[in-house]
Amino acid sequence: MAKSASALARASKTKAKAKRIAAPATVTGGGGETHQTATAAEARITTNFGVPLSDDQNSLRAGPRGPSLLEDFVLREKIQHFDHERIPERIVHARGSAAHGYFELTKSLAKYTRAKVLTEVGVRTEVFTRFSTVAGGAGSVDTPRDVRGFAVKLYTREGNWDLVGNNMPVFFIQDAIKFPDLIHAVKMEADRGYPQAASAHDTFWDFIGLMPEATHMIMWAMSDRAIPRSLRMMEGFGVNTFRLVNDKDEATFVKFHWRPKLGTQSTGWDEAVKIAGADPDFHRRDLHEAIASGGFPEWEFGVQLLSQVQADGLPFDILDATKLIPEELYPIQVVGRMVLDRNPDNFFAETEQAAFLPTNVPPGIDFSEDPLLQGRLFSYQDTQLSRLGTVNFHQIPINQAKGCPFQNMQRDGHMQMQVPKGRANYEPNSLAEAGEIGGPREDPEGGFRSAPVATQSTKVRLRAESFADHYSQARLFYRSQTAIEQAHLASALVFELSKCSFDHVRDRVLANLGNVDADLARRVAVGLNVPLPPASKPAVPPIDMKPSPALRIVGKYPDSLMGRAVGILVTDGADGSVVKAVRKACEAEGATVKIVAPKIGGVTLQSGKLLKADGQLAGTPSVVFDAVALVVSEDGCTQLLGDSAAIDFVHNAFVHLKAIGHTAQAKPLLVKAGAAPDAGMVDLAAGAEAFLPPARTRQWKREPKVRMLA
Ligand code: HDE
Repeated sequence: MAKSASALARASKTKAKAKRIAAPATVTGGGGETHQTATAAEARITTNFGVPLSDDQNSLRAGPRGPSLLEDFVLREKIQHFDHERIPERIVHARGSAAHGYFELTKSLAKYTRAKVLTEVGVRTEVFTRFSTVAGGAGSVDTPRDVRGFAVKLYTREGNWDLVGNNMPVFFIQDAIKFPDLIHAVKMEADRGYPQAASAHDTFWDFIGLMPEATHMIMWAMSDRAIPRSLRMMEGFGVNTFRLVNDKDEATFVKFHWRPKLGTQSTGWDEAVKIAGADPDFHRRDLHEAIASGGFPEWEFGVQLLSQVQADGLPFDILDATKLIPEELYPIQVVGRMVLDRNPDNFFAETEQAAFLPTNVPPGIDFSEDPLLQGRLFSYQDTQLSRLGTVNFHQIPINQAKGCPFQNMQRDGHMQMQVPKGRANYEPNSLAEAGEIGGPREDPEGGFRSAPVATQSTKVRLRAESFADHYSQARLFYRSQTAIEQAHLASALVFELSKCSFDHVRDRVLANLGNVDADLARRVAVGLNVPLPPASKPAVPPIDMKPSPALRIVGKYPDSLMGRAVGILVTDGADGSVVKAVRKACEAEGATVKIVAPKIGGVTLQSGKLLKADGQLAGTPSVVFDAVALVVSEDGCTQLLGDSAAIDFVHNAFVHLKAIGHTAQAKPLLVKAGAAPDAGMVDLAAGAEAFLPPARTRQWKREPKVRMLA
């Protein structure tokens, strides 16, 4: 017998009692296993077909020590479902985090489009937004140097609109036919299966060197934008040019933009690498915790609008996804906002099963002829078949049109969830005339109509001459950066190319960089300590464009601690009033404050009170904070001097250019960690308020003292 008679008696007694008590009744079975039996208020556990289970701890056996029986449908169903729990991860953008929220239009674009989502001011449209890295697998870390996906599904009243963008406004390639090559080159190398989630390897840079059109995007990918501080602090771009189409079928080119209320903020490279170890889920946790605590991230939604004549006047092709339209030329008009205010209930059902399709556009939004976009229009629908396994993926709750009904004559297929009624599964039909269900009909007025765009008629496999300038905008980007950002960009190139083993691969990239900016190429060559080859011959000579300050990040952090994280390192005997003052001042500005202590149980303050810790020192390094405060006692500090985790805490905060507030007793620790006095080192005797200004930003002036940059 599986259970002793007394255990059975006990269990059945408990079951009877369970009807009367609210808490789940727990009983130990004969083999020592725990049974939790349902109370009247609790649901009974069942098979997938509703048969209630009496025992979810033991499989059916021929005797307590005998073999399991094939008959055990409970075991087989459970194990079989488990065996198939994983679905193929996305071929790109596999690692992602998402949230629900809403979009609200603040200014009508009725002059340009008939899409209700862009004309009905004040109406809230439900959204589901997924952020992602591109190269790494689903289980890879959150902070590699990489482009970030920024995919927004708007459940509009005229069907879903999926704005599937990135956190950079341009792309590596001009034609979709090169996408498989790009992705093969950047992902783990084919023979060895590494590196994971990293572009710093031969095959990527080999491809890049041979594809000069990628140079502009390389500037972005090597900039600090590729190591964002938080998903809440990233810009989003539609990248490809789309069209808005109005009631009169007039089309206007449009570029879509998302701008974070918290500003665009980044980590440093050394910091990003260390965060990967300290918290591989850094971005996912940050997004989840912010939303869970009511700090809802928000973005402005903006558009750049251009007529055909204006597009024709640009010195580059509006259909070329390796080009941006400088804001200084065509300003971004802010017409809406997006707020993310609800975490998914289930990661798999929602975040993993979400299928974004650039083809999902409501009437009034249309595509351009951008050859990258045109390829995307096929790819996303297609990839869902191998990922979600059925043409009916649109019926999965997260993918369903929620803003309006959806119906047509498509039928059947794997995992059909709908039960369409009637005989009419074709149209036209006249069954309604016989009193039967006729089914849905076309709507020539309100239905989706493609913009009446004239096309050329000769079939060719040719790249337009207007796509030939690969360097002018790379130059524009580099020259628009601050000196700090230029140094980071050059250093990132040095880092990545230092990981390449082929000299000819490095040389080709260096030769291409010569067309971007001679000084950049020189800096990188010096950083590698290799001779600088002559610049490669560009297809067309680059032109100098007016620098665009909009492309910078440094100098534009918001003047507030909103959304940032502050860590207070405490020891036994610390002055609780200082801890309280720092916490209060930081929280008043919208920061999240966490107490870090040598032990998770906390510390006994000078007052004798216990202060609980949010993180244990060894597991909560300063890389997970934007600024730190050291509130320690003399004895506590002496103890920390013998703990490398404490020294790393201070040292890393210092070299990652963070503000460090400290009590006088912390000075020996500062000295041992090499944290020299500067404007970002604040003695908290001056009051907690003094800590705030440096904590709002990074100590850029410190950087040349702590890091050799290219
Ligand atoms: Fe994607 N891309 N992509 N991409 N992409 C996918 O679709 C593809 C491109 C982007 O959170 C895949 O459902 C091609 C540009 C995001 O689920 C796939 C080309 C931009 C996401 C695909 C591009 C993006 C994807 C893989 C070149 C910025 C994640 C899984 C023509 C505008 C969406 C999937 C999510 C995902 C194809 C280029 C953004 C294979 C062929 C440019 C944010 O269909």
